Amino acid sequence: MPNIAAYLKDARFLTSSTGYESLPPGEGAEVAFAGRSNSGKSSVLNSLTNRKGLAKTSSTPGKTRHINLFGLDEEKRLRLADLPGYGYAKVNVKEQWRWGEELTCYITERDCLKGVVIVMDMRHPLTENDRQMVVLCRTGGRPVHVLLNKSDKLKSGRRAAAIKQVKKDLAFLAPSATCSAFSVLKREGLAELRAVLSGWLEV
Ligand SMILES: Nc1nc2c(ncn2[C@@H]2O[C@H](COP(=O)(O)OP(=O)(O)OP(=O)(O)O)[C@@H](O)[C@H]2O)c(=O)[nH]1
Ligand SMILES: [Mg+2]
Repeated sequence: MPNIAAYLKDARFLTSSTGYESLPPGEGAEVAFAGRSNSGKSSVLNSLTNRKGLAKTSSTPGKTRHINLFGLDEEKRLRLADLPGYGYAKVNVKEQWRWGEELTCYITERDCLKGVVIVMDMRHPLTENDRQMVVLCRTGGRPVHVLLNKSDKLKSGRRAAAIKQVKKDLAFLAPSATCSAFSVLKREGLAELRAVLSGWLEV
């Protein structure tokens, strides 16, 4: 059986859905990437799969407006989901509200969802919306891995302090949640993230 790295290398775009109801049937196993707009979800997906343009990225927040699914195997039984970012002030309130509801449905009802990687900018971790997402996953029984991205933006002392603080906060919010540092730019933290996915997807 191929290992997780081989599966990730074969990732391909499957579908783009405007909401929870229009997603293809949830067979097999899915891992989702959630997080604030501009935290780097789509970039992390590209970095994991080593495919630059697989998920669309942008320096303008609010790029991912749909649930985008990527298949890792021929039968499309193993999938990654790039979720729309939350917390972007320029998205109108109605749209923010709608996506809040869609994300809640997705997290609580998608039966094949094996875990959620919550991507955060290491300089601004655990915003109010991030905390809500952590708690939503906890109440929905979804394992959480917090990925502290953009670690290249911090010097090592501040980086260590940020990780320590996030771990301390997570101990209260969701004691089973794990956390690691990541940098798309420096390709740091890939092995740890792959190991998390490998555990959740059982490959
Ligand atoms: N320095 C640095 N920049 C990064 C890193 N990861 C992502 N970025 C940049 O952050 C910006 C946002 O990245 P995206 O991947 O589009 O973010 P997103 O979370 O998918 O955003 P939405 O689709 O709007 O929710 C882009 O300009 C990326 O190049 C990183 O590890 N280090
Ligand atoms: Mg995106």
